[in-house]
Amino acid sequence: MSEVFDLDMIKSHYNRLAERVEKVRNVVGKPLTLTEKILYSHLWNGSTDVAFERGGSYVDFAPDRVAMQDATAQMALLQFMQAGRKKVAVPSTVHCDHLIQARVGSTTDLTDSLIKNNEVFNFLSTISNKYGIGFWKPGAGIIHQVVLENYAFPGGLMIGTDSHTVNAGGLGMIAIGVGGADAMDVMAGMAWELKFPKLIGIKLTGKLSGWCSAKDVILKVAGILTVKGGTGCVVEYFGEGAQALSCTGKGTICNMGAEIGATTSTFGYDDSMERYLRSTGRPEVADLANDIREHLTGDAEVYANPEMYFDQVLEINLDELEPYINGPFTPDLATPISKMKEAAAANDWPIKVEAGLIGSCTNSSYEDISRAASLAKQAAEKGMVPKAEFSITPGSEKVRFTIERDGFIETFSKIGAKVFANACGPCIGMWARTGAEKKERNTIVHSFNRNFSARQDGNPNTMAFVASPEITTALAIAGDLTFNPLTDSLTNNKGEQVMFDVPTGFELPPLGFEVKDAGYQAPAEDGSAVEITVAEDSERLQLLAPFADWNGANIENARVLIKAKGKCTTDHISMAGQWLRFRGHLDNIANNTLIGATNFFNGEQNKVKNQITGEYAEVPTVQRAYKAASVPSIVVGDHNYGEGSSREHAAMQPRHLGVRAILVKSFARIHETNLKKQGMLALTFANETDYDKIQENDTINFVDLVNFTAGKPLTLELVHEDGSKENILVNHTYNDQQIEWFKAGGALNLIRKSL
Ligand code: MIC
Ligand code: SF4
Repeated sequence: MSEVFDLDMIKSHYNRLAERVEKVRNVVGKPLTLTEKILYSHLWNGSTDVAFERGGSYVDFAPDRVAMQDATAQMALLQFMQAGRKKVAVPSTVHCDHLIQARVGSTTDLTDSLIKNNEVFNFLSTISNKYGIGFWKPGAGIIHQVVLENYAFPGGLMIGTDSHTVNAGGLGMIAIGVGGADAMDVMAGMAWELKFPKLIGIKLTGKLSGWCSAKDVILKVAGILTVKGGTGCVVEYFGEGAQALSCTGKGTICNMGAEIGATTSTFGYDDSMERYLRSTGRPEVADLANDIREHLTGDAEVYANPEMYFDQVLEINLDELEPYINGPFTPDLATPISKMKEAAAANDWPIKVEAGLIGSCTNSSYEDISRAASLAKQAAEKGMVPKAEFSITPGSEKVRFTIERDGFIETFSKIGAKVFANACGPCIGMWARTGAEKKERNTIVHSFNRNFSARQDGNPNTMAFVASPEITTALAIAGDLTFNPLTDSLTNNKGEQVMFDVPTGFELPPLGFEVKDAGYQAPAEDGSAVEITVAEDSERLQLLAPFADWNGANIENARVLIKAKGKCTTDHISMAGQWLRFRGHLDNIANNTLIGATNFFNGEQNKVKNQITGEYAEVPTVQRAYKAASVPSIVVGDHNYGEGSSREHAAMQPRHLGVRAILVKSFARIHETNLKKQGMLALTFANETDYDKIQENDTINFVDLVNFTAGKPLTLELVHEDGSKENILVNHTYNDQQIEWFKAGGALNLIRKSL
């Protein structure tokens, strides 16, 4: 790419940054973290006279750009179409990456997916063309890798309709995952609202060496903070250890920060970022950033005395770090590699590794691939072939082209590895894994970020472990989860005992990046004549009909659709894999609503009681029956409900099917906002143990919804089967504006009205 995207926008932001930061420092009255510099320099109103309360104030921001991927862009753009604009208000892009299935290998898989998804890709390409959105074609790469290579810039603020948008923190941005409705607001020229985050500072000392990589930093952090430890917080990394990491390594750490629930993670501008900007063809941005370096990182006083400026501080010494393997079923179950033998035995995890998969948006940089390739090369030289199936998903065409030129693909092929298309593939369950339908208990290891039940291959009995690309490669070659390449040897094809040498690689390609066709399509200058058509009988796309507004009355006689037990991620609420094909068709995708959630009352999935007939049936069927009979319903859930993805389908589907409220112990951030945006009631038990009071045959009445007010809890009356009644208090975080969304039946209805 000879031309740098949106250079003028970056320039004008940098030009006013020094002044803005100075002003904020006065308002806040103390030295600033990087996070504060970025957030305060992107206020919708330009500036503020008061400091915001971390974890308290709702603040309006003006993001610099928006990114969307194919599986979420459909819904985001179906909503945007109704906002009445000719063009997007800020630079925006669409990336086709989630809908490509990994089966035999990149070329065939890509061709197959172009045929299968033709209607959707066409829709996305046309709508992008019409509204001035940059379009990255199927095969161009995974959204976050493409953003890092082309659009991310130090000090910028972006949002994206994917939870791993946070990846761009590796290049010093505040990049946040949101639902499509939030993206629509920004593309339509409106402010974007976020509760001002709390700040976690993580000081990295020492330097990575040997088998350790950036991935191990975040695997360790996930173990410490758990899947909800980062909720409502931005994580800011600093210290000599941070500066010694590559830019893409920083990206990996920020990427997987989504798995601790963090709003985002970021690093201050440094030499590694400068090198990355230059290497990816953006020397202009590097020069501009160098001129205002001190404003693109936290103040020195902050990093010298972090306890005074962050809400929580952790310190990790990279010299003492060990490779980690996290899982199964949750990304925060962290086991250092030296303890894996014990852990596997204690938990009875199948030791044989059936598949090793490297790549994804998390770990597919040139550095990652080169280090993994150094092990593949050793394997070939030392007479070993992987005992497990082994595959690579490059993150972008730029990386793929360059690693092919530099011989790494050949190295992998020599040990029988499969190269899949530059897309999400197995990471999002788009993996036609042979035999998965047998639902056998088995172990796989991958360098992705998520390992929720059934995520990769649809088999709930697959135990997926997350590790660095280096460790994943070594374990795939060994075919053994308990193999520790730091200490153990393997038997080669001559019967000799051999050990791996430590992996080696390159931070950036010594010969520079290269690509023939990066897969970008620029939008029309004036797209007003471009027409968008959606076939009436399409099973993949459906224009959106407005949701009904609130009738102003208390919701009464509501039934419990399901009381979900334990983990209920967005994958449980709206499964991906084969269901991805319906992401643009609300009514069709609604047929997967909550089918992965476990019913508290019978311990089963997708089997709930229909209170009208008394019979048990699938969740969507029962909910459709309630809708037809105008019976309001409520979903009850546990902690961190809606953890994982940004997909707003998990909020829109229940809404479409007539569910009125989601009542849980706690929410994941993006999901809570998505529910509010779509006009749902997102409520939490004031008293967590009230979860236990909800019984299967209860009828629930809202007592004071008519007085729905910001900051005031609501009361619900539970009427049990035996006629006994009790009231419980439920909390909510709606502000005045968000209450208006609820009243209007969703935020989009308000926009429609204002047109
Ligand atoms: C994911 O990793 O779960 C996804 C698929 O990228 C999602 C987005 C989606 O559901 O489309 C995410 O993380 O937001
Ligand atoms: Fe794609 Fe997986 Fe990254 Fe999500 S986490 S964007 S599915 S590669």
